[in-house]
Amino acid sequence: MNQQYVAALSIAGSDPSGGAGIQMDLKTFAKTGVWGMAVITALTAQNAARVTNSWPVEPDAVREQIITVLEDMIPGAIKTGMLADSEIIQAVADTIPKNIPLVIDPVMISTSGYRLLDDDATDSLIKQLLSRAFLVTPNIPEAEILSGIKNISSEEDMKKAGKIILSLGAEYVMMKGGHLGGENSEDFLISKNEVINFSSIRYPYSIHGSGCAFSAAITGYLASGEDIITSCRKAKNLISQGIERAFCGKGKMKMVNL
Ligand code: PXL
Repeated sequence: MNQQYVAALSIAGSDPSGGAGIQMDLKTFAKTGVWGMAVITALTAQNAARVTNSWPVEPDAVREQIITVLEDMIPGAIKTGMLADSEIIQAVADTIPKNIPLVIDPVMISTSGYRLLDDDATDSLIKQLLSRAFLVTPNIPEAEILSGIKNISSEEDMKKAGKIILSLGAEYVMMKGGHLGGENSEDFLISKNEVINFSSIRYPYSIHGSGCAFSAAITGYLASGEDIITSCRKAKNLISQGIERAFCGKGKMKMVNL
């Protein structure tokens, strides 16, 4: 008998250290109980502490990966991570179906400061993908770029920036407050009608891959049919556990350990 499947698709870059990118997305999908699928947009050479180089995949290769995967299996939700440049964004926008919930992690710069999206590709990200997203998950530096609000330094600023990003077309914005100071890490799920607060203990170090894992977990739960609030709550719990167990290599940068 043919079993029914529930799948999620990540369209993102490779992180050979396994801490972020497509590798982390697949591990996270497995933890949420869905079948993970992955279209690769770029190779990177990196470890938890630094990115030394990256090579975008040919846009036509991205296009063909997506078309071929979707020809056979339909995911319940799709997430995008590192998209590298505007040609790849175009390839993704042209090939993903409009009726599948789309989660955009607007990856721009790695924690260690390496550019993962061309400077001039922000506009295409907004026009081609953000405008049709179900959910966008910016951290504070990304929210500053997307909203045009410089120096987001309070929860009020976060909510203001979130509302601006919402106006770019997404149904929900998950504003991640990990970069703000304070005892707790406060995230806000913002929609037209409400703002919901998700709070967790702040760990006094930045964690490689926490953003990737969070958006992948939300995507996995959405794919399973959970509603947005339940998906975010379960994802936050899963990632908090992974952060508690985080470990590091010689570079001393910790990685989420799901
Ligand atoms: O965490 C953002 C991110 C996403 N995707 C890839 C990355 C990183 C950060 O380093 O390397 C491939």
